[in-house]
Formats: sequence, C-alpha cells, structure tokens
Amino acid sequence: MSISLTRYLVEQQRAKGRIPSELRLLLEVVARACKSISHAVNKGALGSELGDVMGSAGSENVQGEVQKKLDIIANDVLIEANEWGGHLAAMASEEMDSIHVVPNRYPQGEYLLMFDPLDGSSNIDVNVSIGTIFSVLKKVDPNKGVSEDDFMQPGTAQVAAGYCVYGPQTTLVLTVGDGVAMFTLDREQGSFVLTQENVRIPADTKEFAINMSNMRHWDEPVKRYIDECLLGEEGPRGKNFNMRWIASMVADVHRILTRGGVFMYPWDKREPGKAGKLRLMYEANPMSWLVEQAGGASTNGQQRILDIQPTQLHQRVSVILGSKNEVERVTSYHTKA
Ligand code: P6P
Repeated sequence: MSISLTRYLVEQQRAKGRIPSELRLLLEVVARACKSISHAVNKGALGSELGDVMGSAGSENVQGEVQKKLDIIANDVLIEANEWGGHLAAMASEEMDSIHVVPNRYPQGEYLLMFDPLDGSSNIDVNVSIGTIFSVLKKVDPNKGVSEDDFMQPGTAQVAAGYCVYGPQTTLVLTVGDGVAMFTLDREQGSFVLTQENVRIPADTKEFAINMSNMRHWDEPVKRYIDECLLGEEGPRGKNFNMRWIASMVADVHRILTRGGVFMYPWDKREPGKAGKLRLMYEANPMSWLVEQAGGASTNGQQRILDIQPTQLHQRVSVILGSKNEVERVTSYHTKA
C-alpha cells in the first residue's frame, strides 16, 4: 500500500515530533508548487496555462545570468504558493536580489524559505533534467520583524531541505534531519508517493562529476585528484573511474544519492575573487545536508560546508560532495597543499 507525502509527513510529525504542523504545511505547499513547475516543464515548447515557457525572458538575475521564462515562472509559482499560508516570514531566491517578506495582508510565521526555483535552467531548451532546490530555516527571534540578517545562519541550522528533479520521473527528495526520503510523482493521482527512505550513499565510488573543460583553471589539489582518477588501475587509485557531468546540480546530486559518486564544482582561477560558482544558501547548503543525512560528506575543500557562517544572501562556495571516503581524500589534498 503506497504512502503519500502527506501521510509520511503526518507520521513523522506524530511519531517523531520533527515536523510541527506549520512546517508540514510549508513542505506540502512547496511540494504542490513543484507539481505545478513540473507540469510547466513537461509542456516545454507546447506552453501551458503558465504561458510560453521556453527561451529567455530578456532579463538578468542578481547573478548576472540570463533568466529563462521558466526561471521566472517557477519563482512566481513558489512565491504565490507560500505567501498565504501563515507559516513563512520571508523567502529568498536565486532569482530575486533581496528577500521577499510575506505581505501584510497575510499572517507571518516563523519559517524562512530559500530556493533556487529552477536549477540547471540552461538545460531547459535541450530537454535535460532540471530541478527546484529548497532550504528551510527558522527566524532567529520570533518576536522581532524579519530581515535579511535572519537568513545569515549556517547550514547546520536548517530544519528541512530538499529538491524536486524534473526528469523522466518527477521525484521529490527531502530531509527533516531524520534521513533522506524520496517521493515519485504519480501523475494519475497527482500526488507524491514514497518510493525510497533511509537513502544511503556508498562511502566509496568509481564515478566523479566535474566540468573537465575547466581543468586548466583548477587549483593543484583538484588537478591531483582528477589526474589520479584518470590514471585508473595503473595509477595510485588502483581502479578505473567513470565520469558524469549533467551540468544540472539537481540531476548530478540525485545520481549520487542513488548510486554514489563525487560531485565537484571547485574554486578556479577564472574569477579568483569568487569562492566558487554555486550558491551557498540555496544550492550547497540544502544539497550538503541531504548528502550528510545519507551518510555522505560535503566540504569546500577546507571545511564542512554546513559549518560555513554566511555573510551574504547570494554568496558562492566551492563544492566537493558525495561518497564520504572520496570527499575526505579530496579535502585532505587541499589541507596538505
Ligand atoms: P557549468 C547550473 O547552471 C549550475 O548552477 C548547476 O546546476 C550545475 O552543476 C552548474 O551550474 C553547471 O555549470 O559551468 O558546467 O555549466
């Protein structure tokens, strides 16, 4: 007998007290928003009631990246879905320069929701998996008005995190601190059904994910690690490696949660002032918590990503995550260098 997302959350709430009703409402509303985004993504060039969804919106986001129409549609779906519920004080998104405070016409709650509404959107036009990444914090002081400062909490302060991957299946992956569960969208019923819980990442792997075209820009520890993988069984690792790079973090991380591997988007010399390409608050932190909850590890080469004290809403970070023994090896190469 299948277990719906709603039933899973109610049982987690009842049995383990990990999900107060406000957080359960938040997660159900986010899941419903992901269903709408999945529908629009699936329609592609056919367009949907959300309008023409392909191509660029002719604008740039705070990251200086060209926004796709679907980026903005997904962002609006998440904003509208979460404003009225009374569970949130504010939201932050890759697609918005500053935080979005819940308007006065709605009650405010104590939760803070951060998201990358459609990660990997350069893959939209070529029909490759993309996804929504989200992270949930609580306001520091429930009695004070919400501000951007409330979001400046390390990843260890997250109360929920997850993503929804829009691929051959639409799958919602979630943690509230009690392991990782996966829910597959049943389109006939229109509901997410529990398809895996207690997800575990193997500690070792033979598969690495990195954009090899950046090799000449990498720092020495990353070059050393990848060179050793490429030497295969004749080299110091004594085994052959495979490579995957989907250029959609959600799809690459989903593969790692499903069968192991190491994902790397390290700092490189192209923009030395930038810590990395990926964003800490709504990409690296939620993915790092999921990976750790599944027995993996996640560092920026020097320290555990979840321990990083944020200073800016859209700050970037170098990411090395996945199979624990591989992440520890890459990190040791950095700390020895
Ligand atoms: P590159 C997508 O734009 C993204 O933010 C991540 O989803 C992905 O891992 C990375 O950038 C891909 O970057 O430089 O390989 O195109």
